[in-house]
Amino acid sequence: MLYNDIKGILPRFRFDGRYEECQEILSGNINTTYHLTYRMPDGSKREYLLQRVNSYVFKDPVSVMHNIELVTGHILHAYEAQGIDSTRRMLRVIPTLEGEPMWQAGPDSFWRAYNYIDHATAYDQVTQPEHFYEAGRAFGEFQRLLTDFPAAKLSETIPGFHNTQQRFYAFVAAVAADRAGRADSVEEEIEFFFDRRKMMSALVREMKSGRLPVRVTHNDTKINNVMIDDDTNHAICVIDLDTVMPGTALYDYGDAIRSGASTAAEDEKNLDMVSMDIGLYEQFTRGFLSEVRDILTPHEIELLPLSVKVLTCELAMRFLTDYLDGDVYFKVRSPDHNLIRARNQMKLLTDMEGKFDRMTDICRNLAGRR
Ligand code: GN1
Ligand code: MG
Repeated sequence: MLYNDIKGILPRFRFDGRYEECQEILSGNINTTYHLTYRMPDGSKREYLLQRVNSYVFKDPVSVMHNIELVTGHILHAYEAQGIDSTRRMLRVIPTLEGEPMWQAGPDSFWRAYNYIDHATAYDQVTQPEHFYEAGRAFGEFQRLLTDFPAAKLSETIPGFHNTQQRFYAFVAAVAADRAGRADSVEEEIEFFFDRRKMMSALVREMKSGRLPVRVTHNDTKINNVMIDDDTNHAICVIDLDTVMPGTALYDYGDAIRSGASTAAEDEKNLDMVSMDIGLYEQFTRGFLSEVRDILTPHEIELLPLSVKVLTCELAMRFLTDYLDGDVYFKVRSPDHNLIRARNQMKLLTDMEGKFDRMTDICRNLAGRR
């Protein structure tokens, strides 16, 4: 029973009203998330999100919450300064009775709560192209609002999260260790990443050489991490701030295209259905550049199409690494779930490679346009 999992946790938070019901939200691959409904004495509803933070993935949940409080505070302040009603525009942390941003129920049991943004949807796949334009605008705005936030104040919640050089070494180590005895069955898949080693580490090289500015970035810009208002179809809020930390704008752009411009779900088995929709690529890029055109350097803009390939390759390799490790990182719903995801992302990358020149043309065109 769901309620039994959380009944000891609920009284620890400053929720208003009486508990009424709870539903698990199944779309995340890392944390466990519940949608809570409470009822006020006057009959009105209060809705919240309750999450158990995955402490295998986030080794220091206290720093995660510290980052989130800093970043949400900064963005709320920016909206208020512009006279924008911020009520549904940002996550707000609901404190514990002690006024803390998180409740620790046991050695590996960390819980936090947020306001729930109602009348808005986090889509797992793009259903209307305008939504993806909106997502581009929202992630671009997120970036823009954080340009004056000092990146050094943030902890690196997952060290080397998008460091594809390190990720490649971790992948090679997983092949060598072969903990789940699966390496022999995925020889071709393994080869795929050796063939792309140089391409995938391009952004890391650019970062190391100082040619790319360090910015505060979201780092997990999946399409379902932006809420779209059900009435206006505008993007209103960027969510899932666990990986907000210093990075490059290219991580956010590349990962968003990887996730939202695909013609299929991330775990679609039928690879014939998986490709990159160039129209969606254009939509997102238009939205994103409308917010950050004047902030990004010409070099960052030039590298946008490459970032799409890098981020797709990175995730494909992370899925295969986890498959080789025996599924310890991502939640899986079948023993081959990570392999299915890896093959899906490899197919997506192969398709992107064929469309690279068109992506470059579209991007240059949009960047030059006012
Ligand atoms: C994880 O849990 P979710 O869906 O927000 C992962 C992302 C991946 C994504 C792939 C902290 O995000 O990096 O891109 O799965 N988050 C972490 O679906 O590893
Ligand atoms: Mg996430």
